[in-house]
Amino acid sequence: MGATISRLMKGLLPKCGMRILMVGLDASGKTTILYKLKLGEVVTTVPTIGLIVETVEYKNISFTVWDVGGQDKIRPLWRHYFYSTQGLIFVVDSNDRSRISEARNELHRILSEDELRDAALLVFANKQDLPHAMCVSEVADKLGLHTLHQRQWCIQSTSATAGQGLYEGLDWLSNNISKKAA
Ligand SMILES: Nc1nc2c(ncn2[C@@H]2O[C@H](COP(=O)(O)OP(=O)(O)O)[C@@H](O)[C@H]2O)c(=O)[nH]1
Ligand SMILES: [Mg+2]
Repeated sequence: MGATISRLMKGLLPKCGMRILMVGLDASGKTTILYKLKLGEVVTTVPTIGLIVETVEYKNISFTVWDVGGQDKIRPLWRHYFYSTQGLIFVVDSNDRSRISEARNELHRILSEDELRDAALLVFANKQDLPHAMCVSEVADKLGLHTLHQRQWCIQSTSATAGQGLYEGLDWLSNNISKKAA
């Protein structure tokens, strides 16, 4: 069953394509980012109960988005989307101090996945427009980014609603992915 789903998922990938995964706790701003980027039509699918996946195909890149946190039962399903992932975007609500440690745990858990070991990590410290938002360096500390070894990472200040910082972050990601592929 698992193998069949994996094969199906691989078949859905664009030819020689690559995948960017964008995850984060719910309400961090992922859907807003996806629409703001205007890459193409956002397709929402529910491949199984409880896992809602949004995808956009842009050139030969597929952006795949879902909420992380809680729901241990659906966690094993995530793996079907890890194949061919070269970039991981982790979105954080910089204004949500009460869930920053949960965000940290989820981030480190996903980074421990074997299939993602070579993926470059871009963190969007989102909602920077809010007056009490944690600054980027505080978000970096609280997420434990400095403890990451052998991982290319970058943290970018963003305001998804204003469309600020998104393309700067993606520039970094595409530069680092292509450097690796070269
Ligand atoms: N102030 C502010 N609100 C934001 C920002 N990004 C997203 N939001 C709001 O946060 C809420 C959750 O956003 P959404 O994109 O649905 O989060 P998702 O659950 O991660 O997909 C919505 O009300 C958005 O309008 C931002 O940069 N600044
Ligand atoms: Mg969403």
